Amino acid sequence: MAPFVAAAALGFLLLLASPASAGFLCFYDDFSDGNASGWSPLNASRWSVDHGPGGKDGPNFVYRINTTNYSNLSGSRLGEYSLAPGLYEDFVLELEARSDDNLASNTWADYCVVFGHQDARNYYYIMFNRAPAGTELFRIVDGVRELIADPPAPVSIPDNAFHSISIERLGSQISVTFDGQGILTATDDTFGVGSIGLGSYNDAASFDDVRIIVPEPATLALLGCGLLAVARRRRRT
Ligand SMILES: [Ca+2]
Ligand SMILES: [Ca+2]
Ligand SMILES: [Ca+2]
Repeated sequence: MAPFVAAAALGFLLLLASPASAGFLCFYDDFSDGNASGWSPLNASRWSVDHGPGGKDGPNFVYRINTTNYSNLSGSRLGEYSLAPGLYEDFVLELEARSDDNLASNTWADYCVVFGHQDARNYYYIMFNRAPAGTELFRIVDGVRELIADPPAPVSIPDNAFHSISIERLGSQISVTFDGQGILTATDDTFGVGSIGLGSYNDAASFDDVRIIVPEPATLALLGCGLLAVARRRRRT
């Protein structure tokens, strides 16, 4: 669900107590309301909110790419992603991600996280891949992929379980963790304020417990989060 929207409408904002994630919780969705309202998928037919492939998640709802049968887009852009509501500059993004591909037969199974998204031809993405060589941070500039950074130590999707990802951006500093371990840091300021999303290059994957935290009230006031950004977009259209 998107309790943020309701909370913001009532003027509530959560100040998180955790020092590791200090800031304002701008957006949270655990999909427990059984929908992905507010999200903007490239191809809605490839996305489901349900109990996982074959119902493997029991009562829990996840948001997932329900097919592996699609290709990346030209320029090594992601074949599929869905953007969360809101626009974000500095942020901490936390989520759970799981490959739903057969990792034995698809040795390049992946899931990806998008940020700084300006449009379909300009954005950052980090790919987590079954193949260690595929886990990398990229930017798409004018529709063409450029490598920003490789993890110093190999990172591979280990299994078909959910794993915790965090991505922090503060100014031009980008840092990424996988299961709580720092795996990559980079400096890049190609894209500033933009959208955040979940996706994959060409595979099936599930996502859950997405939270976006912004570090400073100043950012909040300038950009708004969630509802405010959506309102800004609506005024422009
Ligand atoms: Ca859930
Ligand atoms: Ca595939
Ligand atoms: Ca792949």
